[in-house]
Amino acid sequence: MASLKLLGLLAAATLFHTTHAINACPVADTLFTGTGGIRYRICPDTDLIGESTLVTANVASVTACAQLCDQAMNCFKAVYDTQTRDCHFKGFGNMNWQPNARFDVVQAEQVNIARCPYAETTYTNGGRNFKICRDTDIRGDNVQNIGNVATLNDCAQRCSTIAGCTQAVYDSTAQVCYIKADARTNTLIWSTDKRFDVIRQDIAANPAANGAWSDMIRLPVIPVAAYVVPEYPSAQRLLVFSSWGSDSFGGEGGRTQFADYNFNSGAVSSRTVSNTQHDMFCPAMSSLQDGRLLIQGGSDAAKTSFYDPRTNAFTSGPNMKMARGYQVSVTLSNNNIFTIGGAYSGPRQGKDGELYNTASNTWTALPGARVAPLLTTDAEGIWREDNHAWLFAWKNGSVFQAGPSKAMNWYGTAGTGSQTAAGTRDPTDDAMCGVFAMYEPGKILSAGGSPDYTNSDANARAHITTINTPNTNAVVERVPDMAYPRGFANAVVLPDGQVLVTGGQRRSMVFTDTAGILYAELFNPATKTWKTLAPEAVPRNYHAVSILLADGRVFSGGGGLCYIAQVGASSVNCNKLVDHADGQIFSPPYLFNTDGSAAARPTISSIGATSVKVGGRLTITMGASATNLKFVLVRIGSVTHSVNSDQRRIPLTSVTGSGTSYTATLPNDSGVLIPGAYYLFVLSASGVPSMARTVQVTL
Ligand SMILES: *[C@@H]1O[C@H](CO)[C@@H](O)[C@H](O)[C@H]1NC(C)=O
Ligand SMILES: *[C@@H]1O[C@H](CO)[C@@H](O)[C@H](O)[C@H]1NC(C)=O
Ligand SMILES: [Cu+2]
Repeated sequence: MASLKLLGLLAAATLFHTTHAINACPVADTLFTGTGGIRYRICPDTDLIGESTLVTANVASVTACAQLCDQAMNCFKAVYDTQTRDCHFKGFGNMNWQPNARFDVVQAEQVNIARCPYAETTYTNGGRNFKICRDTDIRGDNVQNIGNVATLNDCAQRCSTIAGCTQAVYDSTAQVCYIKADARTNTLIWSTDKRFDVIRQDIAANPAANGAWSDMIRLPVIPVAAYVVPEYPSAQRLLVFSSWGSDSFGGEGGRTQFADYNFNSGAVSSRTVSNTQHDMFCPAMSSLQDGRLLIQGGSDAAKTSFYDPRTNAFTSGPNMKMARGYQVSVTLSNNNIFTIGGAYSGPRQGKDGELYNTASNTWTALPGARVAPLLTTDAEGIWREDNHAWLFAWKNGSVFQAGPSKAMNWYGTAGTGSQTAAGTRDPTDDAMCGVFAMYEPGKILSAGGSPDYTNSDANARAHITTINTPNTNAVVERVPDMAYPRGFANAVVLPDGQVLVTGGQRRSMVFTDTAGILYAELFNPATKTWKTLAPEAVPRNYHAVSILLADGRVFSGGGGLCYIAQVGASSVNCNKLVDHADGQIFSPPYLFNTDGSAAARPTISSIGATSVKVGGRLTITMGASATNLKFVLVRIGSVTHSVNSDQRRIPLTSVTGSGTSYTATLPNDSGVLIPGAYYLFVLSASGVPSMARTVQVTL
């Protein structure tokens, strides 16, 4: 909030009757959504003791009272008297909230926004144009607080005369004009808040240079994990989930809250999955050749569940040999799954590897795939040290571990498993919850992370790690740092081979938005440079995800989730401002012409088959004749906790044909082209991607 410090002036000493004071609704509250999208929680049988600013008589119901409050410029709290039918608008001072059967309490929530929910007005002065969005606030640092500013217009005028003022907030109650700090170096978050009005410099967007973010997409759960459902001819659904609670977790819930978001139509639905008795919060995930996603462990730590895109149903898989949470798994060249680590849940030791055999539907312990060589050193100990390994399946059933530890390793999955050191990634620091992506075969970009899991300064360092023959040392190249240090960021490899990094914070701190990095960055492997792109609306830190969609855009969402000790308990005390049950979709610069219009995309009119063997041939027919097309497979991802071990980009280099007809010969090594569902993108000569067709790659 822009001005908490001022509230003390308004609070009267008589407000603080400490008996029976509550800070959460003791019974189930209900939600009322106002016309501008501001949400109000209605808590029955309670009262707010404190100054009333206006009393309206003969109001039919508490909902009608909430409606009046919503319509009033400066009402964000109200009390409805069920006996007299008076609706009391309350002031800005601290209130004493108490149980009282006679009254119902209405309280507005701040809601983070990416666009002004109202009609904006403009303000122009000295050649500078500003947009004014009333009833909203920008949280975050101010560089100047100017008192005795009589009107919103005066505040806009002040901002327009201050060099570097691009955003200001006006508090009409306290008559203060807040000049906001530089958004490029401070975390500024825009939200509804009826006490304030926001003044923003109108700067022409340049999506061809910076990309563009969509409006906020509200979801019924915090998207802590996500999977793009492989559907034919093209994927269009994002499946996301949290824990037993849509905005909360804690304990072994035996169920999981899901939402299904159709990124073509915008349709959203929610779903509770309880038939596998598996709380899938904080799991490992890997998708198989047939598109089934195996979700392993987490809060119900030994359990596994399959999601089958063909039936849209969940079924139980066999329990792992070892209960795990925060382990990482990969689908191997032989369509089995290797998993390792995960001391966060279950026993806090000995999380050596194990293998899921897809044909026999069984797990086997791999004691030779020792976890000890991949441990980080963490202030919280082993609980954190084997978490979120950067795993890549590779040739001949092997697995390469690129981080987050300083050391790198190869794991073998034959027999009882094996481990071979692969050299040093970074001699300086562990990089827990850094990001990693294979942007072309054997080439891994990694970046960010922090030495300790939480309460630890993030770094901005980036590396390209090159692998080829299993069990030989990897080659690590330090490349330029990101513009921002980032812990808990996410990375997505785009069809053109660039890697988009979103979110994260300067200092890793679980369950906070503190020092969140709103600006996306794009790594170009050809030039080995980073470019800063458009800022997202809210921080995406711990428990956030990003994932490539079939249209070449990127979904970025989630962050937060509130710890509640008891399964099923109310989340009413949780801080909704750091719990992000939402996402935004980023359109990378390649989707725009220089004038900001949508770039013309190549279209795939048909493909010869939806299922192709590793090393097989795929015919592709384009909608229009073109030259210098590029053909690319990107494995459809699954993501949680900054880990997307399913994604991988494979350019198709053996392509014949011209005009509209092409034949691609796929790579013949299933350790490079891991079996599974892929996006097939065709890129134009200028790098604009088609909509992807789904192609299943089989052994
Ligand atoms: C593949 O791995 C197996 C088991 O580790 C090993 O015996 C075999 O020599 C490897 N094959 C190649 C071609 O490297
Ligand atoms: C596999 O592909 C490589 C080129 O990527 C080629 O050199 C090799 O001969 C192929 N092997 C087989 C068995 O087709
Ligand atoms: Cu978690």
